[in-house]
Amino acid sequence: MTELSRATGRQIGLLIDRRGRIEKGVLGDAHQLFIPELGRSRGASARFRGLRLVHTHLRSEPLSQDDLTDLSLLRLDVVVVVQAGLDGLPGQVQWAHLLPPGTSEEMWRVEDRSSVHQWDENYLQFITDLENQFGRQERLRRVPGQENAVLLSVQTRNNPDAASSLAELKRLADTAGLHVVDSVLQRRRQIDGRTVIGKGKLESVLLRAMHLGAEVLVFDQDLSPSQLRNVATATDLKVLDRTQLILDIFAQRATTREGKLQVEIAQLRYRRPRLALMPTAMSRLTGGIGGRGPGETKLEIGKRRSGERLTRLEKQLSKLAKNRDMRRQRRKRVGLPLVSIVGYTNAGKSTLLNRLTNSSVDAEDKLFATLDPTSRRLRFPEEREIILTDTVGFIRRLPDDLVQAFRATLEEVVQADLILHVLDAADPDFDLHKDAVDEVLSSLGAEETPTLTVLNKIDAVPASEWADLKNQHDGILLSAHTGEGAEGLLNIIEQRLFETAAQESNFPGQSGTD
Ligand SMILES: Nc1nc2c(ncn2[C@@H]2O[C@H](COP(=O)(O)OP(=O)(O)OP(=O)(O)O)[C@@H](O)[C@H]2O)c(=O)[nH]1
Ligand SMILES: [Mg+2]
Repeated sequence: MTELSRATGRQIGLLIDRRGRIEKGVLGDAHQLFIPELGRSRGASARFRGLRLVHTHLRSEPLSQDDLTDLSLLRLDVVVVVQAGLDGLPGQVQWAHLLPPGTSEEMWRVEDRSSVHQWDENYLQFITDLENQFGRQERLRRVPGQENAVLLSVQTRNNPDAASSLAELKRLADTAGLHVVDSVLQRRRQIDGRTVIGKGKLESVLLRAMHLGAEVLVFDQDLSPSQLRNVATATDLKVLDRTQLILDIFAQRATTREGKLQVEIAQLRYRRPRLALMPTAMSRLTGGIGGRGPGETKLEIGKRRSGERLTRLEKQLSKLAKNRDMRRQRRKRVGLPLVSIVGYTNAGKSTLLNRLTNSSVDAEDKLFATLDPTSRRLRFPEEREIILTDTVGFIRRLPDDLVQAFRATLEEVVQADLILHVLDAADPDFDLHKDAVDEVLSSLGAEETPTLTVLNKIDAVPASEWADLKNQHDGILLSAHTGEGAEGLLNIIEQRLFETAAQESNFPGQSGTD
């Protein structure tokens, strides 16, 4: 090799398997070697690729950063560099192997040998031991049933709240069942058009992700189809963005037929342009987390058939929407006023529904605990009755495909007689949440619907701040948790609905003029 290298003035590399057979030979130029596509590995796993790279250098350069990057990202067994002397004979040798995570801050070890002939270890024994160490570390670090994920975001002047959004992404990732091993926030003047974070940063994040045993990369920014392709080309890791993560959560949590339909439609709409740009071998990259969610297997269908499926699902959905419309008409005829609880995800909407109606719908410290609307009757004294509906929470940058797919459900919410906008008064991002919800509400045409602002979780806010909160936001202070303020809220609801309604005869069943 060294002789040929010297004669041609190019680096030469061999990829050798564990039995000593040469899998591939690679001819480089004077400075570097490009390793051909080796087929995709399964992301970071305890197993190496079973191939070592032995190659020549011509100018006494040590192992380069590129060599080490190949070692890590391609999961090579080891990388060996042999200096080709001016006489064509093999000179100094350097070799590197990966180090198991958790045992060292370093990702790899580089060692020197004065000659290729000075090699006593049993290579097979060495590499098997090393692989076993990786396996042990991986078993220690892995949460069963969860994939390890690294989260990424970019802060620019245009998105000053990138840090809080990234923290929210972590909660979304937890909810989706990912195990977050690292979060990276890069400050840049602007988003990189090709790969969102800069190329160099992406490479170092990928190395770190490999080292930490991650198999998923999640961007807080939404990736355009071409950005997704560019990042996916640079790594074997599964690449997701914020929207996909939210869609995955919805897919995991939808329970009703309508909910499932809506989610799958949103997923298909989101994935179609991305699928179209992906080489076939990469289409798995647009799949969701761990292959779960109702639509998951169906989403594996080809690019062409996904269009047909989308059309069919949309038809089914509009049929369901008609039924829903009929139900709504019937309810109108019965004359029960409709009150919708809306708000940011995790604001305490379901807890409030439970508090007001003595029910026990699911309320958890999770984002998007509720997906499908739940209605309960609420009876006031004097035989007055209303229907109270709890529904899916909103989030900043709520994916447009989702809003569109959920439009029928959401419109029903905003066409209520009264909206209760529930806010988590204890959350530091309170204002941001309020704006995000208002934005979705107005996109659904809710400006006309009377709205009450409910400042929830005041048990977690110092009493000294209550007066300010109330005045600033013109809201009702309440703790759905302790029940404080619930009585007052009920009175106001009753007043709003029946005292005005009686005058306007809006609810014939209640006012007796029917
Ligand atoms: N301290 C306190 N915690 C509350 C209060 N109300 C709700 N929570 C907690 O906040 C978390 C979220 O409550 P949920 O009722 O599930 O919130 P949600 O708005 O329905 O959330 P999603 O359905 O996920 O959008 C739960 O852990 C509740 O126990 C409150 O008044 N005070
Ligand atoms: Mg809920």
